[in-house]
Amino acid sequence: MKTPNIGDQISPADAMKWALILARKGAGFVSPNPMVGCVIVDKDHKFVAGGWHQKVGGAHAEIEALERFALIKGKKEALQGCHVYVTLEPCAHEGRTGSCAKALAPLKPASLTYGIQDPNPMVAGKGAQILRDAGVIVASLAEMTEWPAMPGKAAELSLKKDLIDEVEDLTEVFLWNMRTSGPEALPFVTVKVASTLDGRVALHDGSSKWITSEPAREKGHRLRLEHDAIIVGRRTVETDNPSLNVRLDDVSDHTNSVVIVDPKAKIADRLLEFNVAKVRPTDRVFVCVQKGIANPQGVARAKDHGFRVFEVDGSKEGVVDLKQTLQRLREFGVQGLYVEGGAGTVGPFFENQLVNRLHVFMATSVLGGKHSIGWSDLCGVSKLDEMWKLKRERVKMIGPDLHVTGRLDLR
Ligand code: AOF
Ligand code: ZN
Repeated sequence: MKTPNIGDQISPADAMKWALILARKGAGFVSPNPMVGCVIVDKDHKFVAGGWHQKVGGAHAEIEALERFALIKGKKEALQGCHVYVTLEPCAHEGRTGSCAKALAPLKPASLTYGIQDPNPMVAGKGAQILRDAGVIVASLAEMTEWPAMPGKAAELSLKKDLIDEVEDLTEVFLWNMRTSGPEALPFVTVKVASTLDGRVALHDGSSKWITSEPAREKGHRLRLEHDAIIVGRRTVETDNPSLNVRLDDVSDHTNSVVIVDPKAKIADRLLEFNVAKVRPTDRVFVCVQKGIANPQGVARAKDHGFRVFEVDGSKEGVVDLKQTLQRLREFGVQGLYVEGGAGTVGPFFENQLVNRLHVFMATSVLGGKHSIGWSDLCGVSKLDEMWKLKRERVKMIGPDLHVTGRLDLR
């Protein structure tokens, strides 16, 4: 969709689509809050202003949009009779910031359309009710049959469904975390692989740079941004020495966490030598070791340096219990976990049914050969009807490569 200019008449669906695009600008800075976008159009449905939640603890999307609206129209009271589109139900509560529903209600917009209900128990329908009580026509995409801003204009089911899917995809990490809680709860897990058309990620000798193109790798960095942490094995840190940070021209001052799985704590005493520890504070590096076999001096040294070392049981010697690892990470506040890599990294996540979303970037080339390595070499099903099937799948070209993604929710 092209950027709307002030004064452009846009359709209700385009207003919601623009809100979705704005929302993603908050990626990397809003967790544990959701990404949210908001668009305000005037009574003739001409675009006036948009906003998004930019930073956890900062203004919500609606307030950002309202402030921009007030700058353009001279005062926020000009909102009377206008129409508001927001990806998530406006909040009802006073949290780190004030209530969006309470800020909007006295300004009497004619209508407010929201993508999905906020499952946060402090909101969950209460935000919509505050606005309704003030006389605003309020509807979620799911419940409406006509667009509130354009009575009589049917909200076609197919269009609505697409928009709802897009809002749910945008908000999926937050929704997952709101709907799961307690000691068993796990982070939302996204797996990303880059392969050839025949699913290969490396030649038999391990060479793999580069299978996919620059645009696909850039998209990979955007995906890193949407997760709190990236998990890797000790071997990857030792052999590739990756930084695992986000490198994008339009993003600065971003820090993500890294989880290094090092059952025996083999590199724990020299972690400071690696790039993962050079590009972020040590308290943003988690080190997962196995009870009973981790080298105690390494563990003590890493802790002294401020690394966040934690112990889990092993499923066998040298192989940590992945589910327990994820449970601990969730306790530490990791809500979205990003897994990228080859067969050794992603296999255990599939084997343990821990994958929520899969992204496959596929070069339109073939490696072939009995001995080249496939990303799923270390995991698999034994019956056809157990095949892992993507839901809500999307397929796009990204530069010269194919990008296939969808939900898996194996657990
Ligand atoms: C909105 N618009 O842009 C966002 C919302 O701690 P606070 O005050 O930032 O509140 C966080 C909660 O508010 C979060 O859990 C979710 O329920 C809602 N997020 N709501 O109306 C926004 N980010
Ligand atoms: Zn709010």
